[in-house]
Amino acid sequence: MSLDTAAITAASARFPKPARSFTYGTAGVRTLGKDLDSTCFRLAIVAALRSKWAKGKVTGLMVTASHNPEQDNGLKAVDPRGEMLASSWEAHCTRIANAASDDELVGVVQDIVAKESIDLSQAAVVVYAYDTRPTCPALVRALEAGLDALGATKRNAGLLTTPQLHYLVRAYNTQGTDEAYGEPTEEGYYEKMAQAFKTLVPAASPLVVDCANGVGAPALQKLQKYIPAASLPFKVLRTAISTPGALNSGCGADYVKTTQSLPAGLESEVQADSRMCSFDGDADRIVFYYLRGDPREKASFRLLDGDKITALAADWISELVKTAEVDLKVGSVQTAYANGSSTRYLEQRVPVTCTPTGVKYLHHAAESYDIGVYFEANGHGTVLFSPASIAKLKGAGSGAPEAAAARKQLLALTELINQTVGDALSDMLLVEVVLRVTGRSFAEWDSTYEDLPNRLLKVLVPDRTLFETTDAERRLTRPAGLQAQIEHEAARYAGGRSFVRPSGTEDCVRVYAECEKADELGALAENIKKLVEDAAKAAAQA
Ligand code: G16
Repeated sequence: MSLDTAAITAASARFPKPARSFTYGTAGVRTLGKDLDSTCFRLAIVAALRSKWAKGKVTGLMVTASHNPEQDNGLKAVDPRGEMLASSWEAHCTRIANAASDDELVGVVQDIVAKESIDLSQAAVVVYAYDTRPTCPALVRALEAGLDALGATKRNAGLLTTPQLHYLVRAYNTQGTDEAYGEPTEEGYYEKMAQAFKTLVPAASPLVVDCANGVGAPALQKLQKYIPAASLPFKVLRTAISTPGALNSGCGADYVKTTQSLPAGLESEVQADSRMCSFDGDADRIVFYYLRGDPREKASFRLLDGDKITALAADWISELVKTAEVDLKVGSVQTAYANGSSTRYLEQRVPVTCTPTGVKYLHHAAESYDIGVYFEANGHGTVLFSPASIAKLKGAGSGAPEAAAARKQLLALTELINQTVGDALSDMLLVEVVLRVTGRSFAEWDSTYEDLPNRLLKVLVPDRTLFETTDAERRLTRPAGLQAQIEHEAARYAGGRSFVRPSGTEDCVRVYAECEKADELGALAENIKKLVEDAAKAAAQA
């Protein structure tokens, strides 16, 4: 069977490529939604080819720009195991998105077919979903045209969170096998998690959830139908999914993490002792927080971010493994953004790996452990149980009653946790389980270790591609000389550490700084920012 090149060319003519370039970066393609029709059309072709390559297994495409502002949009591709697209295929996405003409596009498609030895007679099935952004309907139409051009079977899963789409892909592909992941429906997703949650916990006080005015809002409202309010009472806030401009604006996990404060206006909607958390726009990240002392003081805000989630989960899972009398290695994965205190805390307990930013890197590193706990400081992450560890837990002999109970809890955790990708809903339930089973409050969890004061700044530069990094993004190799200046500046502060990296999802360079004394942090961060601005100007002029 050969490619229907005429169908591809004719359909492609309806989605002309704007005069600009695209990159499949940290989390897929991401830019202004109005520029993405051609990219959606073309990445749908790649998703169909990937499905053919995988002998007809279902692949996925999510239309979202996650934590970015509402006018942005993007695409995240999902592999047959429900995980992020294999990095070896990212270059195909970038190439196809940048093909200058319809004919060049056909050439790229033919090239991918040849390079990946794709049998075109295989069927292709692609499931796709989208978030609440106003540009989604048009982008979904372009995506569908791309699937039609390859004759792929289309499964429109509708309005979903990103992790729900990842779940669906794995569930479709494992249906009827020994590895069946769950019913391949949205209801199946809620039922699986709710069942595991009920197995694991006693009741507790309400949790206030900021849904970032995004797709997590309807998902959480649906989840409530599966978990009785008596066992998990929620107060669901920031649910305005059809209010223009509301998405991620003054709320959401990214806002809370970067401003280290409550979502705008939340102080009047919560109590001094409220337990709170925030999702991001596509509900694949979560951070928790509470108020300590006078709620009117900014200093009363206490953040429990991805690092604290790692510590909580790694500690409890390590304890369970010990009690369960099974030989399993628990490890953790972080990025350079991990607070220095969290890394020190974890290193005394479990092996710690550091990878570049991007959950795709952390996910793969976590697979090298029997049980890998990974979270970026921004709250994006999950826990992976290797197939061998699940088999060990299932096959272990009877032993002491506590050992059997711990094994049962670990197995229920494998059902509760979305193992395809970080998932705000599933991570929220995981944290609830650990706190309730161990009888801890947010304040007790918070006291695990004290974060070093830290700041994250966005710096707008003429050309972020002039910034290149090495050593898991902890050091710059370009612009020349800047790294030495950063190190020299950081060394002036007790416990000072700073790094600079180009963002893979926004047009900016990010500056991270931490040091022991809160009153010195502002100077450290601002001085590094100034060094970056000066170096960027000089590099752009060179
Ligand atoms: C995406 C990635 C995350 C990454 C974040 C920020 O998150 O999936 O792994 O931490 O972007 O990346 P950068 O600093 O390169 O812009 P999301 O939630 O936006 O998909």
